[in-house]
Amino acid sequence: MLILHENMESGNAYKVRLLLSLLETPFESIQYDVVAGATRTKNYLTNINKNGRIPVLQFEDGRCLPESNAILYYLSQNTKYFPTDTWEQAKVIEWMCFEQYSHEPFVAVAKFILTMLPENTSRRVEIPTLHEKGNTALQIMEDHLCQHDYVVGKTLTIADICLYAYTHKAHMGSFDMSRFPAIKAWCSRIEKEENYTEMYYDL
Ligand SMILES: N[C@@H](CCC(=O)N[C@@H](CS)C(=O)NCC(=O)O)C(=O)O
Repeated sequence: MLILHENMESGNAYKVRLLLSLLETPFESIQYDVVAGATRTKNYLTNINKNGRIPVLQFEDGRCLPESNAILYYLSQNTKYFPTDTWEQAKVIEWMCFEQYSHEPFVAVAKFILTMLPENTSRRVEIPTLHEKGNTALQIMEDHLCQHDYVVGKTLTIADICLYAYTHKAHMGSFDMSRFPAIKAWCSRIEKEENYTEMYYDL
């Protein structure tokens, strides 16, 4: 069986869980306390991911694949969640790069600082900048989703799954999501998908 090395608080891990659920693919979850440094042990760095991060998908033969968007790409091949048209494939990759460079570093990190670190953390000084840059990314999504039901093409792809993960929990990073009605409607659309699963679940 597939093993997902992950953490329930991680949107990057949730992207993978959501796609596995949509595909009805069983997997075993191994949870890591990332704040306590559980992904920085010698064993983890040697055997799971030399970059010391979750998520990592481990195959039955022991191969390990880190990086959430690489995992989405791998799992979505020959499924309806990755387009067959080459232009649309490139657009999916474009949005997944956007997520990693212009969205996740701000939207995810604000949530991390406000929900995972102690209230008196000095990192709270980063919040105004994270909000400014995160809101720029969310506005780009909002403008696009005003014109389109899904990020690429006419159906759900891994571009949606990738962007949905941290966007639908952006309020936990104190982003004012009432500014983004098209994003809200898009989230509702995704949540109606058959085999959709919530980010948080009972361990
Ligand atoms: N680009 C990576 C980012 C992964 C990442 O930042 N993971 C965080 C949790 S969301 C982590 O493992 N942090 C622990 C650490 O850096 O020690 C991906 O998309 O998978």
